[in-house]
Amino acid sequence: MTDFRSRCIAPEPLAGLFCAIPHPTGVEICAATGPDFLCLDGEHAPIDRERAEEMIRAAQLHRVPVIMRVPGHLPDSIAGALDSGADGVLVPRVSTADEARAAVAATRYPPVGVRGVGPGRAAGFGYRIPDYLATANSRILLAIQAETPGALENIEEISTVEGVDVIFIGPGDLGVTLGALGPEGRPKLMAAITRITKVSRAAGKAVGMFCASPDEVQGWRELGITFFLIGNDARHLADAAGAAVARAREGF
Ligand code: 3PY
Ligand code: MG
Repeated sequence: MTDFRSRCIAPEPLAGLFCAIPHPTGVEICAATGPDFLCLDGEHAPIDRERAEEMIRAAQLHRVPVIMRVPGHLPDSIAGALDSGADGVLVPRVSTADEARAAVAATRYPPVGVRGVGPGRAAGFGYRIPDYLATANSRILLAIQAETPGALENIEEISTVEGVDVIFIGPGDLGVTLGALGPEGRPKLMAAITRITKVSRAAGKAVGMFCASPDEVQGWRELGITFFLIGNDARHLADAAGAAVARAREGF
């Protein structure tokens, strides 16, 4: 097991960032700031297979663990990210235990799963296939997202699926799909997040949360959440750039 997967499962509190700017320079800049991990956003950003490999390499230059949010739970979504050398995957919109089991199967080599063996970057382009095979199943992190009414309803079953390491809550999709938006929707959203967290922790899973702002982290820590993704690179760039221009104009 890598330090990273062990730290996630332990669970240790970890602060990561999404990388949505589809270029290795953005990843390298984020990696150099010392996050616990990075997550390339292959669900919402235009990151193709070749670019993902370059971005993974940029994170690894700074020895920062890097996972990729893939488009879905099937092997064709997951295989490329892992073959490119990602340390794990984050699988969005998992609503049933069957979908969670499919994500496990796509992430692990036989006999646990159905991941295909090949000469990708992760396996030294074919030069280190046996070495990679020997450790991949125990080193690769699988985080799945709970962010739909189905996930909320099925969380007891989903959280007992073996091979799922982290249950990551997407408050944006959860709020939209539950119709729990704005201040009026807050109690319903909080009840859903509390239920997902308590059931998952009781089943021994680590729980993660997307936070638009780092100020949200402490409250979620008190609920038992440990695996955090704090905004994304594009948003942090926009915040810092906007604040710098506004500050400059104070001197006009
Ligand atoms: C959501 O809030 O829906 C997310 O997926 C956050 O990453
Ligand atoms: Mg989402």
